Amino acid sequence: MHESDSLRALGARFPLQFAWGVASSAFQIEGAASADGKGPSIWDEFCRRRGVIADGTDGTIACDHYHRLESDLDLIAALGVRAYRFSIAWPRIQPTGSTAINAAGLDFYNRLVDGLLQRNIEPYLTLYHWDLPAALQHNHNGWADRHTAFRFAQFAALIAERLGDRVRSFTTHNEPWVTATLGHELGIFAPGLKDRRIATQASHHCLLSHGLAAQAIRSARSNADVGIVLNLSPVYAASDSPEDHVQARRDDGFLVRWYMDALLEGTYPADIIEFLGADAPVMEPEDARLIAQPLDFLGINYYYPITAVAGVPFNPTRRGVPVTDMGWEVAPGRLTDLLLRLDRDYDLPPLMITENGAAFRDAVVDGGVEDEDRRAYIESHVRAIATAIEEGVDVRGYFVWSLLDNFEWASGYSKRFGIYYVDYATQGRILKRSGEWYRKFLVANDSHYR
Ligand code: IFM
Repeated sequence: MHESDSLRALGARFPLQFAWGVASSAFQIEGAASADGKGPSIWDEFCRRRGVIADGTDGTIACDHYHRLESDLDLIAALGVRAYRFSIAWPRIQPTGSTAINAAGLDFYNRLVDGLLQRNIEPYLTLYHWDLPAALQHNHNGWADRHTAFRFAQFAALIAERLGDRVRSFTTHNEPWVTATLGHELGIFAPGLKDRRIATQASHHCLLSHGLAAQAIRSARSNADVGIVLNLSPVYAASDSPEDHVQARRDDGFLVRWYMDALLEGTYPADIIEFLGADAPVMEPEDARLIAQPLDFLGINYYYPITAVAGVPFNPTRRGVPVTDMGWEVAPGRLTDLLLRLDRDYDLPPLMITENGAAFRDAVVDGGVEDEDRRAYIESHVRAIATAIEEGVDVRGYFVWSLLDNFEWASGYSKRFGIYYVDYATQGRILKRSGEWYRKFLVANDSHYR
């Protein structure tokens, strides 16, 4: 079979209106950390702490996307994608998290949205991808305080009012588990706290803020599609030992059921509440109902399965399997399993795979990047989604993480996820082989989708 025939055969396994896209987030690519009135975020401040970022870098310049908007939009368009997922830097719009608006920040996102629409690319907007205005952390304890949930809803209303005439898809939070657990319990992400009690409270307030924001967005724009994005991994016990099984149940409880049950069933899993004991979050009686707002879509970010080993929470690898440069197991079939399990256990809204991709070590040779490992990763996961769709799961979109190599949080610039390579010294971009494969796949299927 010719390559284009096999690409067409793969594309034909997806529904006609499927949203093929590529994703990024503000802090990871924009740079311009204090340009045009932007306030500091908790990540700007966290990066200044000694030893927290592997290569000692920060997001001050990143991919300089803020200053290269037009040419980066051209790069997105050159892929032939129908959709682009990006996030808004809250402190660019509200520098201190108060109601005062920074017009220049809003203007940037106006230009971003308009630029996408001019190129026939649908904007998929995320309101919170971890860069909380630092002032909300200092003055109000950030997500540990209920107050922040209400501030977030105001911010969501503002963005819906200002951009909702052109943006239909609104994601409230990206990966609230990361905000809560990595940021407040393990302390390896901003704001760098290490307290389980605060982490569970932060998690609850993120979920509450999601519900409040969903209401606020819908009152501002009745035709908005509102959803949330979760990082979900299927969990398997490493062995038959009862201890590994207990760990597996707990990992699944914290990562999957905590969020899925709260959002879709209005309750937290009883076993996890019992395990938390005094560390369980404090809630108001109406919170559960507020959190479980109807969802127009649920975004899933999938990278790896968890192999539960007693005493090693959220273990992303095991011996003898292929892993990415993050040390995460490559297991596309597990994505199919995850989707089937969610479909079986919950009354789901339409799903979107809002992130999927891999870090591998890249080398520029003769001006190109032959990242066959990343290409194969993406293709195998696209196939895994097709299988889930054929089994009856309603998946409506797929977004490669990521458009560009970028600031990979605590790993700094040492890990590359992009389908465009970024030369940070020159800010040059090179389409990698993986990106070229994605482009060819989309071109081959263009007539099928339009
Ligand atoms: O880079 C991150 C992204 O910000 C959120 N999801 C996982 C990606 C890879 O770690």
